[in-house]
Amino acid sequence: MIERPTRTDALFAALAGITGFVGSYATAGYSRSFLMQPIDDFVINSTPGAISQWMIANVGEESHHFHRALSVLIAVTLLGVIAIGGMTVARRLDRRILGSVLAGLVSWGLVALLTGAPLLALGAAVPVLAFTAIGAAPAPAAPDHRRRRVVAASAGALGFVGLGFVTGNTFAGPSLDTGDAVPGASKADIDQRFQEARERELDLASTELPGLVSTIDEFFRTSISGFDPTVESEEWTLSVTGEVGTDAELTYDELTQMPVEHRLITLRCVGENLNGKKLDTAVWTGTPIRSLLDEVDPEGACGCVMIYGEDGYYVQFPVEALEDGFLAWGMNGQPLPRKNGHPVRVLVPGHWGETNVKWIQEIELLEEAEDGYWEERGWEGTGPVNTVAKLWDEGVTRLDDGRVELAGHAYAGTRGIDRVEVSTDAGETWAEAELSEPLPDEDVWRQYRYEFEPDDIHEVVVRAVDGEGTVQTEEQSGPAPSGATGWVHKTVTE
Ligand SMILES: Nc1nc2c(c(=O)[nH]1)N[C@H]1C(S)=C(S)[C@@H](COP(=O)(O)O)O[C@H]1N2
Ligand SMILES: [Mo]
Repeated sequence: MIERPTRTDALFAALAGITGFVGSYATAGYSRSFLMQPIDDFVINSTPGAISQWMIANVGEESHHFHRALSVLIAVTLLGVIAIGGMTVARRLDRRILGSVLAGLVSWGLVALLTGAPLLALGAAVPVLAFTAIGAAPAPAAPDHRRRRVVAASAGALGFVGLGFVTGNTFAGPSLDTGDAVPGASKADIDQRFQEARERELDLASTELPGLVSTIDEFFRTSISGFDPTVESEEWTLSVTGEVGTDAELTYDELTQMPVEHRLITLRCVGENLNGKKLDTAVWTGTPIRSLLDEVDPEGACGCVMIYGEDGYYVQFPVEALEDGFLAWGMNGQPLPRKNGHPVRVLVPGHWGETNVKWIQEIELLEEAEDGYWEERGWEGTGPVNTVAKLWDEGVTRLDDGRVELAGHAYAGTRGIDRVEVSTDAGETWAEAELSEPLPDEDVWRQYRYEFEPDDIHEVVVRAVDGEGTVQTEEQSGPAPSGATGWVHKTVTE
């Protein structure tokens, strides 16, 4: 006779699933060894491009809650189903220990396989085993006792969850101590680049607007996975493969002994809204990539490369663009932080953010062009950036004398910014804004500032003109597929 799982079985299975999931977090922390990571990556990667595009444009950052919630649900369900299986075996064979050990083993195997971290997977397996064992125990005859058992088990699970979160937050998870100095770099040289930026910053009344260099904390992060990889610099290598004379491999030590430079470079994500905030600048320490490509002689290839990151990301674009690129291992005077690609990333001047592969692993010279990760999902974001002048809320400041200061950043990649124009009458008339002196690098933003006396309600419009004299296009479009266009409008009242 096959007994169907009862409601109490389902409850114990849920407790096993939840505690198993939290147990994985307790040992792995929010890292790539946490059970949620492979499942979340799977959910993200199997979401059709049309849906993710729509979510990015209409829901924005909040859309991450959806795939995360779904991943938690899938993970808990998987472990819960294993617990049900264990309870069924225990009852049918009348072997309670066998059933629970089996549930523990299967969940351990699954988590170890998915995360590649067998030892940490015990964090998930042990609670699954325990709650399967409790669930498989013969139910007491008296309803009161049955209820008491359920309450005690739930309370125990709740306590475990609390403890697991604290442990996962406090003790577990990867740590990359990136507080040291940048290899091969002199601090004085980096400080000098900061100084150059500071000297050119406009003296703004606005106190919250970023300056010409963003801090590491405020620098945006865009990653295909919610879980950034942990790559130790000693373990890192970069290989150049494909249609090359000889394959080349480079270690971190070899890389950081190459001629070092400190460049101010601005990054902008193609997926951001017109007046979005995925636009930032840092002082990057690294080396030009050209010498590396000269060595391998890209003769015979299609003229394009695929670059791969440790997180499974890949992007394809012309070798020509890469030749002006930069391999960076330092950011704002620190070794590259984990979120921005530790230990090494590539920076491609003037192109959309997606070409700047983080945790770079391999450069493949292709025979034929193939789509990259985002291009497979309908984006066209490997080319040069669109011109934009931002006017964030922090850029609108009422001065003591009743006038209003409008300030922001403008960026046009390597075309540079020639001027920024401001209209306070919805685009009828235009005036030129004050601009920060250009930074002595080729792919950077500029700050602008404009003051006016408000009377009544104003529709303020800003637009930039790039270094080639082209006015930022007025035509409005959303970010997909090739970057938002239009002019930023804002209503300012007296
Ligand atoms: N390996 C890897 N590199 C990546 C990405 C990624 O998901 N994985 N995202 C790209 C995108 S879309 C952008 S806009 C930039 C963002 O860089 P940041 O996170 O340092 O701001 O990194 C690019 N490089
Ligand atoms: Mo991006």
